[in-house]
Amino acid sequence: MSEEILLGDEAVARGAIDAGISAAYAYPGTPSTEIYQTIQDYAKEHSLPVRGMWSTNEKVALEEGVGVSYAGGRAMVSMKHVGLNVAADPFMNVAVSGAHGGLVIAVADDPSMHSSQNEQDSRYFADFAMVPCLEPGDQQQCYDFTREAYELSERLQVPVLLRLVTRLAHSRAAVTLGAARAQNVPNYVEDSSRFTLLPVNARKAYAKLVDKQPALQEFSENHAANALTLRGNGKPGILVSGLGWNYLSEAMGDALEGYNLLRIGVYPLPVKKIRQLLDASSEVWIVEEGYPFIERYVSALGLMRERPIHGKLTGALPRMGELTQDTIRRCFGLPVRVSLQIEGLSEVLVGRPPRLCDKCPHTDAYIAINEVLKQYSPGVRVMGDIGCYTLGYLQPYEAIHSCLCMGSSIGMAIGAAHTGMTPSLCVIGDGTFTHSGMAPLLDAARDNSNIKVFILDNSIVAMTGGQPTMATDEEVVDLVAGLGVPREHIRIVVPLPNRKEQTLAIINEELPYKGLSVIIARRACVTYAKQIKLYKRACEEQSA
Ligand SMILES: Cc1ncc(C[n+]2csc(CCOP(=O)(O)OP(=O)(O)O)c2C)c(N)n1
Ligand code: SF4
Repeated sequence: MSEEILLGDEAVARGAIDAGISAAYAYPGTPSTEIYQTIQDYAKEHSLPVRGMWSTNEKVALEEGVGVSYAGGRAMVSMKHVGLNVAADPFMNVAVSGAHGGLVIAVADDPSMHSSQNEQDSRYFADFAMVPCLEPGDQQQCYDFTREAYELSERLQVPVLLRLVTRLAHSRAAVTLGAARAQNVPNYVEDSSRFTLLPVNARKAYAKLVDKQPALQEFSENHAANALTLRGNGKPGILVSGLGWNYLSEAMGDALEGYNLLRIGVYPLPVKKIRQLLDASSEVWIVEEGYPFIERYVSALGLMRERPIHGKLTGALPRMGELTQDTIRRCFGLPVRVSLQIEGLSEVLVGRPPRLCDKCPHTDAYIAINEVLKQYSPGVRVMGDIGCYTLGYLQPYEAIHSCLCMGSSIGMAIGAAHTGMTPSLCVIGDGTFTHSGMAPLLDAARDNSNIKVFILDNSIVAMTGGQPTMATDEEVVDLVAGLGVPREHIRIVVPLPNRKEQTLAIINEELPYKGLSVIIARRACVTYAKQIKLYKRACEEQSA
């Protein structure tokens, strides 16, 4: 046993390593990035035989994890919440096939949208797929639940979803670590019909998943993390889940002693315990981080009966954003605590809106695009995508006019062009292009859509902290050509102030062309220059 101060993400990573994983796959995204980063660094530092990689996207990462499980190993797959949308197809189907070696999917949700387009709650995905979800409430549980998730996954042959939220993923606490388990010896799944989901097999596999539900329910009902404390009939009650417990205990302190309490960390929901809490309580507060998942369940099960319920649906707690001690105290009718006041602090800590770094290559790309588009204004729209370059939406550039989800810019430009928008332009980074931009570019090539695609190739996945990109420089050109874009309409510009005239000339040549052009703005990110060099050297060594 040893103790270390770990981030929630790091505790998950160490839990996975100590559970004996053979491999880990991830796609970066705040707040989940540190899970794979830690696994990679720790395995390297301790020469552990743990394979893995930053995958092309979340779907591929999960499929790689399923392959490990199929071959008998244990796998960790990690991503941010919106990544699970990308991985939804294998996720829903591996629930049906079931796991063989332990398969854990760690998903970090982002209530308050610190770094995301939405605050979707991954507990719904676990429920949808009928697989268990473990929701740690502190860093120790991050470690313990991860280890336990592998045991559960192998015992009941199900994938397990581990749900984190931003504050937990990105805050530190002491964690007691246990002895590491050995990795599994590879042993292929015997009954391959399980993983061959032809309708004839899928019906049987799905029946098995349905049959497992009582065992999952029993696991949840008996789990110590679903802790029911009854202090007396007729007392008020609280149902609290995951990190909500942290906020609640800090906000309420000793006042909690006056309440019946059910703390939830394991799903499917422990319905019997919920019923016991409701039966014993005069009124019930439901405190959960994310959507009103438990609250809806309680009402759907008809468990509200005569008791008043206070939660997000009733307006007692805010429907969106993270919980805070203040919102909880207000909800319980307690005075909000006065926060620490430091004289002159607001003058020192001035608001810093996000902006592109000085000398960022994206700035020169946007300056050029804006200048060329002046001849078409007003009203030219440029479809944007997700990466550092999304900041081009803001002043002073105001160069892009959409950002829906990774890879969406090209498809949106095609649709807008079909509806008569001319010129129809879009902007996508090299990382986002390989994540989910190649399929829509294939559409554009087959259709010879009248769109102009700018690929901003800065040689790295910058926004999430500098992970290696799957393709840069000539590799991007070859990919684009391979997808069917004619070489004469694949143009390269170097977004530098002293190359501006050439850049403007090339864009101006392509804009009047009534078909598909791809303009690659090729210049490395200045902030991650060192990493880019290292990655490029590693690639050269690998291919030598
Ligand atoms: C489905 C999904 N996965 C992950 C993320 C997190 N994320 C935001 S931008 C980005 C990559 C951006 O890389 P790139 O396109 O190369 O642009 P750069 O930041 O380098 O300019 C990632 C992984 C996300 N928003 N959505
Ligand atoms: S990290 Fe790189 S790509 Fe991102 S804003 Fe800074 S210089 Fe630009």
